[in-house]
Amino acid sequence: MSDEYRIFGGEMSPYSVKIRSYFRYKNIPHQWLPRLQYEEEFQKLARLPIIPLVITPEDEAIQDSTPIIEKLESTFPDPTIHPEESTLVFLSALIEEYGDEWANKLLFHHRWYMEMDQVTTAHILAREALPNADRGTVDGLAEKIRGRMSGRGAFVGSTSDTAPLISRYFDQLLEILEPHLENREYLFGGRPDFADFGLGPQVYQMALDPTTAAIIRARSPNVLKWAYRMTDPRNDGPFEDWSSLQPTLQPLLRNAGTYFLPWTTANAAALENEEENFSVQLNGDEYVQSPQKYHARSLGVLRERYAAVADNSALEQVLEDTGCLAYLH
Ligand SMILES: N[C@@H](CCC(=O)N[C@@H](CS)C(=O)NCC(=O)O)C(=O)O
Repeated sequence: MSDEYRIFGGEMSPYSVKIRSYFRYKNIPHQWLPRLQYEEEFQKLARLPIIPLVITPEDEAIQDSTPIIEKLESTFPDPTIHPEESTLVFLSALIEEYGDEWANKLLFHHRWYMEMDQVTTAHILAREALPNADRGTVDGLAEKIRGRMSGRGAFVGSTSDTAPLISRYFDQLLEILEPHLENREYLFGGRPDFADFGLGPQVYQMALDPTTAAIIRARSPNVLKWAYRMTDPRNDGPFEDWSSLQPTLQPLLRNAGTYFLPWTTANAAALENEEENFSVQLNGDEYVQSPQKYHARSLGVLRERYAAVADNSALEQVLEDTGCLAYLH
């Protein structure tokens, strides 16, 4: 038995890169196995057809990046990824969830919407699958991948109606993050937090794709540096407290309360009512899509986390002030 963990992942998979960053931060011995090159082994070990898949030295298979991190955090507690202040612990879980579920929509939409982005990503994936193949073979596989993925945008709500809205959400996210990251290395201070692992890798992927990379590079140098920093994060100082984070972090929470939380709540209601499509007003604009299954489950988990700390009046005030509270019961 090896004492190394194995990560089946992909360079273009934000959740895989998230897990690899976590392993690097904790200095946990691991092997990175591109799923596309280890398909047969992956199929034997995975319960779900998704990456990342982590195999422990005891040969236990774990999937889903948030539970993977939680499980490893109990085995490798130092340095912790959770700040001490209980208010911050919940806020960071909320931002982690915002990264996984909302920022991923911004990524997926831009990655597969315009031809230039589709062609680029499809070629990168094809080369990851066939690192030694000739140009023609890679082009052929890229065309197949592009055909398969380009039709899947609607699953995350990417349509010609929502395209301008999603691009605006992306611009707003950059405008919020840029000043927050001007004088700090990570979202909660001098070391990476749970929230950084959720949001950083999604933004890192956007920093790879032509359309979003051009925007990030032109407008948001602090965001760009942070996104790359998060591929191999370091413990460079303490976490801050809420009073020093508040001026520039509060807008991110307000953004979650304005867009992500009403959207995920409407999504969960649509699933419960077995609706084919749902419509939700997000800051005055109508947003329409068909419901996504996975989000309802993770919203339930977030609400359970909140219920466990709900007697914290300072936290309640922050959530009330940012429009988040109503969605967490
Ligand atoms: N909630 C899961 C999401 C994982 C996920 O969606 N992975 C994508 C790649 S980023 C995937 O494997 N999709 C299926 C595929 O590529 O065949 C997590 O956090 O790990």
